[in-house]
Amino acid sequence: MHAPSVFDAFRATKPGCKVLPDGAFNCEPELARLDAPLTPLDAFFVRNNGDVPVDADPKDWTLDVDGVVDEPARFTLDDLRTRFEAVSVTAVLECAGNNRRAFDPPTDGLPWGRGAVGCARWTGVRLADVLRCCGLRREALYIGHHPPDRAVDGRGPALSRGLPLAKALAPDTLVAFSMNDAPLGRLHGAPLRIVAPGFPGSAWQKWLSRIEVRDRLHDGVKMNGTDYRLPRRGYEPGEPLDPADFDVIESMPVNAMITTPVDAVHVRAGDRVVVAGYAWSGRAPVTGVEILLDGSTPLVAEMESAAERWGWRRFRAEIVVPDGDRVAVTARASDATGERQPLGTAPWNPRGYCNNTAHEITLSIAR
Ligand SMILES: Nc1nc2c(c(=O)[nH]1)N[C@H]1C(S)=C(S)[C@@H](COP(=O)(O)O)O[C@H]1N2
Ligand SMILES: [Mo]
Repeated sequence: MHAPSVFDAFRATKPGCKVLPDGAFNCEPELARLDAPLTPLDAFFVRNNGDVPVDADPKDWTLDVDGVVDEPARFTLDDLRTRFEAVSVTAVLECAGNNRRAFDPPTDGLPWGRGAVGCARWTGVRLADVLRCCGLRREALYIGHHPPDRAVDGRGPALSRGLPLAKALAPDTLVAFSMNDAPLGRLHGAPLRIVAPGFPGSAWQKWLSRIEVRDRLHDGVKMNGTDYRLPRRGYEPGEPLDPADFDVIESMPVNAMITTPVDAVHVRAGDRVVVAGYAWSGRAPVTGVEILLDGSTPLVAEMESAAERWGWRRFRAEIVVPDGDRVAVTARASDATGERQPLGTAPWNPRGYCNNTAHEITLSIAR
């Protein structure tokens, strides 16, 4: 695993981010740092299941495509850039474990707060163009990503997930080489990563070096059992898990966060306070956000127009601070499937995924 000095070097590139206690380098920002249409790179969360491959010389990097294709191929970065059209997509990247910390009782997995999410403008080539150029066979059904990063114990790949073919061929699914118009950083998968808007972050393979086209679901590391899967039925804490009850997560649910003001800020009764943040959904466009004061008197927030399907949407509302010692302010988004964020606590699931409970902050009221 990495020496402490390597961890320190990673940390130095992410000022204001909190490093999670883990053998791999994982960090998330304070929510106030997410108060921007595109998340600055130094505030973008990092999720590693294992080590971070050494900085490879991009000139030597190659991407192999094999499996059920007529012509397996190896692409250099130059091949990708010269043979395929470059496209940009603004999209939210969210870890399936975002806000896992809010589950009660706690589950296995990293105890993320609400910061395991960011929105960036990703540039690369369409994965569909790359795959089609290799001649997809009729039996192609799924792709598997085979990465070079190793598990913390040094044994085996850290993570090897994939995508159903329909998502791999969707026009907004990319093999990306840049993030916010800068080259992908080392921590974010340079020189190549998958961008799979709406899917959980675990499908956005970093340091992409090999794609296997398969005639069945991928079975790589953390693709099986209950990993990145939700049960089809309710599970009680402590109940033995039957993997047959679990389906792969293929979209992140509607979610929103208040990025201003910050939790526990002091205000005065009668003050007008702007409550603002971002809402997104991996399932359907966001339709609106309502703001609740102490759980009632919903106010409809103003929404910035949704220029980008996969980006996040700014919401804003002005509240008048009531009398009292404190007031709870909740933002609750809905999307075009009719789904609304749960209030209070999200339904518990054994691995702690997809916690999209409505975000509540508390304002302290000065007299
Ligand atoms: N090769 C590789 N790709 C990976 C991972 C990993 O551990 N190894 N983690 C995944 C997970 S779980 C998430 S949430 C995203 C996080 O992307 P980021 O670190 O750029 O924010 O990367 C995904 N891609
Ligand atoms: Mo993740």
